[in-house]
Amino acid sequence: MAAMAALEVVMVAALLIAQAGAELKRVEHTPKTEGSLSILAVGDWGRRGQFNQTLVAEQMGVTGEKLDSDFIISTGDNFYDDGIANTSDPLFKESFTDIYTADSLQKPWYIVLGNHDYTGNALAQQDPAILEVDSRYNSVNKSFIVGAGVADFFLVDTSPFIQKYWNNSKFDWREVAPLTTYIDNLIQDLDDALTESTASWKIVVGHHPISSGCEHGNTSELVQLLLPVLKANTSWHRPSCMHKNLAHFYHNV
Ligand SMILES: *[C@@H]1O[C@H](CO)[C@@H](O)[C@H](O)[C@H]1NC(C)=O
Ligand SMILES: *[C@@H]1O[C@H](CO)[C@@H](O)[C@H](O)[C@H]1NC(C)=O
Ligand SMILES: *[C@@H]1O[C@H](CO)[C@@H](O)[C@H](O)[C@H]1NC(C)=O
Ligand SMILES: *[C@@H]1O[C@H](CO)[C@@H](O)[C@H](O)[C@H]1NC(C)=O
Ligand SMILES: CC(=O)N[C@H]1CO[C@H](CO)[C@@H](O)[C@@H]1O
Ligand SMILES: CC(=O)N[C@H]1CO[C@H](CO)[C@@H](O)[C@@H]1O
Repeated sequence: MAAMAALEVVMVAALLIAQAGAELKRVEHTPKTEGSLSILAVGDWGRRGQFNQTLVAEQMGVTGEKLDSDFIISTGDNFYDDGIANTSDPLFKESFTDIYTADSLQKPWYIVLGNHDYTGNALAQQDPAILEVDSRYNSVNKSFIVGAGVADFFLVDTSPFIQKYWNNSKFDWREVAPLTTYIDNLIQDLDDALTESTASWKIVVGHHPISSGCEHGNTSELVQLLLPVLKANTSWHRPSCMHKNLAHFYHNV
């Protein structure tokens, strides 16, 4: 009896920790000694070098060299059309490792998923086994923070917000469903993280834009749910035209 009671106490304690301990995972990227930071960002890469992927990769290599860039961010739709099937899917090497070969791109890549990644095996990109295939590929969690001295980068998983994806059977919602709970928790975690961050620059990155003058237009779910969290903490700068990817810049005011 005593043993069972003790077990119950442990289980209750574990439950409390699980509820209170929901916070975004944070990785630290040591900035250069003088504290400056240069980054490259890319998204909707193309595939197997096609759709000008190789040309863009070459120019990224040249620019990365000039800027002495610290790391690269990918804003998602990494693998067309349907993500990767597993960590040994040849598409991973063909569309990433074999393409981004320049010396200046041999840095950590911090990665979020786009909707195309979700119609494959959406867990494979966060599987630590992917690091054995290519050690640059840091898709640490679906949402996570990169601390880099002067700036904190908040990588946010935006696909679950978009309602037209919810009942689409191609989407891999494992570890995400139920979607409304996932979104509530994510917004709370992001709110907490933005509040706690003491970095001079807070940069929020996700696949879908909050507002855009381009073909896909504004994303109403993000206007409704994500924008208030960002506005509460920061002054926000809205890019006038983005295809799909969101990289909004917030200065800590
Ligand atoms: C990923 O993030 C979610 C939500 O923040 C969290 O529940 C989960 O434990 C994290 N996974 C890892 C491997 O850190
Ligand atoms: C991984 O995915 C590829 C591409 O779909 C497939 O050919 C291969 O058999 C899969 N490997 C494993 C171990 O499931
Ligand atoms: C998805 O399907 C469920 C159950 O069939 C329905 O209640 C819900 O309204 C649908 N959601 C959307 C966004 O279509
Ligand atoms: C998109 O958002 C911008 C900025 O909030 C707004 O000015 C514009 O009217 C919106 N466009 C549409 C089509 O709702
Ligand atoms: C040089 C090159 O490969 N250009 C291609 C860029 O992508 C467009 C659209 O896929 C192609 O039409 C071009 O040939
Ligand atoms: C630093 C800062 O202004 N933090 C605020 C972020 O927004 C939440 C509400 O959403 C406030 O509680 C914080 O004070």
